[in-house]
Amino acid sequence: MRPLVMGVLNVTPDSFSDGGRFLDPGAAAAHGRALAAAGADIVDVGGESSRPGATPVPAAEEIRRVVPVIAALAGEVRVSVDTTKPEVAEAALDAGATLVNDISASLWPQAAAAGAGWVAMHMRGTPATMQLDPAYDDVVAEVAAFLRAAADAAAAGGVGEVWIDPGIGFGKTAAHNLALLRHLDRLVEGPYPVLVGTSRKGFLGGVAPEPDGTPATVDDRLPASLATATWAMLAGAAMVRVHDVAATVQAARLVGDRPGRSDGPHSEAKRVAT
Ligand code: HH2
Repeated sequence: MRPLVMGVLNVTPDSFSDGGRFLDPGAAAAHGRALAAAGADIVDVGGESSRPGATPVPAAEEIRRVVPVIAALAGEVRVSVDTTKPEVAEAALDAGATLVNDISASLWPQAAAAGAGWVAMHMRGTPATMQLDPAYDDVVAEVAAFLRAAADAAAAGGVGEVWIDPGIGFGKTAAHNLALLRHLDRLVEGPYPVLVGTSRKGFLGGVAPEPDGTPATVDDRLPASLATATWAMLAGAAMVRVHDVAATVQAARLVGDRPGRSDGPHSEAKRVAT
């Protein structure tokens, strides 16, 4: 089986990439359907931006944004809710979401109560403060230990489907992000499937600048987004979270299963050829 692709659907005015485009529930549902048609395995619906310095949104407003969209999509595609608030997670699960994508790594009790899956993501601090001066002795070891403890607690608490995510860009410098990508095997070797989200993120602008040396703008980060998603999938990530679903699904098909498995990268090519 190829790695899974989670499509991003932000029902917010201020997300760093798609902010303001899908605030209308009809437009948001239409975009969710387009992501599914492009091959997204899961559509990740969020009602609060987590970009550095983002303004927090009251729970009632977040629920107002995400619930109608989740209800519209849930019968057609698997839906996750991207939230840090228990009451939003509960409302989303009631509306048909089956996975809680949790950048605060705290909402496993809500997932357990609903029989849903849970993503534990690593973040240092909060979106308001996380990029002020992130520092680690050993970022890979610290993130791995944090995620292992969070995932073990959720599994022991009754969550049957637990994912871990290093939280690229959440309280991390570009060097931290690259170290986590380079050493993804340290997360993959554990018992929990790994999700990685690099799509269009700021560090890519500096790492892969425009030909004139200026940082690539958010609209010009598809090549670096695809490269890092492909890197993560080849390193064993079981899912990537992206804005550009069709292109990433192509890459996921090319990667196929993890290298070395008998139904690995060549199996898709064989199917296409026959
Ligand atoms: N990144 C973002 C949001 N949610 N969830 C997981 N599990 N992993 C991530 O890397 C991740 C995430 C940030 O991206 P985006 O949703 O596009 O922007 P914003 O937070 O501004 O809405």
